[in-house]
Amino acid sequence: MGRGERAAQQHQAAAKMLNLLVLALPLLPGLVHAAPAPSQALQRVGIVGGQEAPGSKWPWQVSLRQKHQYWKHICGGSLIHRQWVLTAAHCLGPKLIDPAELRVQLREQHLYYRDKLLTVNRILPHPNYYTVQNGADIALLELEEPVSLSSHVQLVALPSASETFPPGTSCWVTGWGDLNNEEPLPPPYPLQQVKVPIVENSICDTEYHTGLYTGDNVQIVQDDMICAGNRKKDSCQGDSGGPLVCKVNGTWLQAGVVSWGDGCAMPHRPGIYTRVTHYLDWIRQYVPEER
Ligand code: 4AZ
Repeated sequence: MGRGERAAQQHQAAAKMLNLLVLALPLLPGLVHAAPAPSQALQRVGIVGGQEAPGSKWPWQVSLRQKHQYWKHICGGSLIHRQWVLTAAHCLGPKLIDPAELRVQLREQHLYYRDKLLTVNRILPHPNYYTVQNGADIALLELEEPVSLSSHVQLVALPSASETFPPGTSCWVTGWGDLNNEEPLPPPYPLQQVKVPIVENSICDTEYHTGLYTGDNVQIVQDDMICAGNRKKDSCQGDSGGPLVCKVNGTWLQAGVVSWGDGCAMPHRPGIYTRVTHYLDWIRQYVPEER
C-alpha cells in the first residue's frame, strides 16, 4: 500500500487515515456469477511488468476474501503450514476483521472461477503493527481445518534467520493485484508473476528520500523491511499480503510479504516487503514446523 508522500509523513494522523482508506477501497469488482471462458487473446501482462503464472508454479499462493465485499479478493497470502496462512497485517485492518467475515481461497489459476472458500479460526496481526511505514506488517491466519496438499497446493518454506537475500538473488512476486497504478487486473483474472531485483536496504532508503524533504537521518525503509523491484517490475495494490519468494540453493524461500510502496513501478520507489526473517520467532510461537 502507499502512494504520494506518505513515506515522509510517518506518525501523522492524516497519513494514517489515508492508509486505512486505501485499504478499505475495493480492489477488484465482485464476481459471483459464472465467468466467461478464459481467452488466450489479448493477454495483458502484469502484476507490473509480469506475465501469467504457469499453472504448476507458486502452489502456496492464496487469495483472501472478505464477506463485506461479497467475497471479493482483498489481498494475497501464502500457505506456510497445512493450517496456517501468512499475510500482511494491513490487509486485516483498519478495524480488525472478524474471522467469520474472512475466507481463504487456495491456489487457483483464475480468481473466482473454481472457488472453494475455506473458513478461518483465528486472525493474528503482529502486536507491533500500527501503520505499514512503521513495520511489523505481518499476520497469521489459522484455518479451521488443515488442508490437503496436492500437486497444485503446497507449502512455502520459511528462510533461516541468517538469510539476507542480497541483491542478485533470484526472487519473484505473485498475485492478482493491479497491472499498474489505477489499472486493475481484468477478467479472467489469471495469477500474475514477475521476477523482481532485490534492492539493498540502505540503497532503497536513499531512493525513498529522493524528491522528499525528509531528512537523510530519518529512516524510511526500516530494518524489518526488504525492497525489490524497479521502474518496470513491481507488485501493486491487491498483491499485498502475498509472497516474495527467492530461490536459494534450489529451494524457494519466502523472503517477504507484499506490504507497501509509493505507487507501483515508480522511479526511485522500489516495492517494500515485510522481511520474513525478522519475524521467525513470532511465527514459530504459533506455527509448528512441518515436514
Ligand atoms: C498496495 O497499495 C501496494 N509497489 C502494494 C504494493 C506496492 C505498492 C502499493 C509496491 O497494496
